[in-house]
Amino acid sequence: MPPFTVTRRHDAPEPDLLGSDRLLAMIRFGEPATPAVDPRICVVPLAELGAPVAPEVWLSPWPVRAGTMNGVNYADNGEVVFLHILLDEYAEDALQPLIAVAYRRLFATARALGYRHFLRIWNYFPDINQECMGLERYRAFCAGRHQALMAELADCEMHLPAACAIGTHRPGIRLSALAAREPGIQIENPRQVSAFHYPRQYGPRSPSFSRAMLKSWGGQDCHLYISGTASIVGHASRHHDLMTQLDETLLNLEALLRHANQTAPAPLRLTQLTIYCRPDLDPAPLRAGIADALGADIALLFLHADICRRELLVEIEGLAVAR
Ligand code: 3EB
Repeated sequence: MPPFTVTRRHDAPEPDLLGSDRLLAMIRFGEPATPAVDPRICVVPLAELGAPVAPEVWLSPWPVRAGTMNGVNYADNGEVVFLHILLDEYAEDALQPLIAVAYRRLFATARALGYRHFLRIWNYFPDINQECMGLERYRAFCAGRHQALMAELADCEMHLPAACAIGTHRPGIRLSALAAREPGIQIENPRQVSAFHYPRQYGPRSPSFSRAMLKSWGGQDCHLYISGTASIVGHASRHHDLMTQLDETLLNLEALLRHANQTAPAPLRLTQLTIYCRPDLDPAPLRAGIADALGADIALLFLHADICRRELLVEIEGLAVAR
């Protein structure tokens, strides 16, 4: 049985969800009026394109324990832990060491709770494309993450979690993560050079993430956590306009899914996608393009965000499920 299900279409009122010991995570988008106090509530400070939707809710079949350790919020149920941390960025030229420390706090907390295997990490921080001391902040972030992962992981390149790194317009570094007791299987995309093998032109330390992480939950149940995917073929960005980048991104998603299906115990079906989009626009054409390519019964969430390469306008992450 999967240790949690993800839904964006829940009927239960939020106080009922928060009162339930089956709530593993509630992810709120935009800028909530009141700061979160429950460690299961995680805020992603990105505005939605189009009409706002409900928060994303992760429900556990078993009771959840939640708390805070090392400044890291956690919620776990014996199989998985959801973690998140918010760091004040007190100096904008200190991103690399701050990221390294934040990662090590995430690792230490998960390890103390018995979860050694990171499946997925979400990275949100401001001014992602801004240069600071001659280095783009995304590249400084990559250096800090690389440093922490090298220190933590044996055989690092074979156990890299899926990830996304997204630019916000709000102060603070926000990292969230999912870790498990048992490892997943790293999946790469046959249309793309693995990010951890990108050439030096993309920064002094290559981005340490896998294209997707496949995690079996016993029997035919499994999850595929799909990293942020963009209009990149090989290692090069492709196309200048949004809709053409979207089409290339969808080809990448299809190739990744096809490739993962060679390893999955049962056919994987996309259940939700998050679309990070640079221009603040009506998402209707994007919605139609995605439905054409992938089918109409996928929950879509459109967020206004910056992407880690200046020329990229859109990036899509998601979850696929087999059972
Ligand atoms: C790319 O494929 C586009 O640095 O964690 C996508 C997903 C991207 C994750 C990361 C970056 C990251 O290189 C950007």
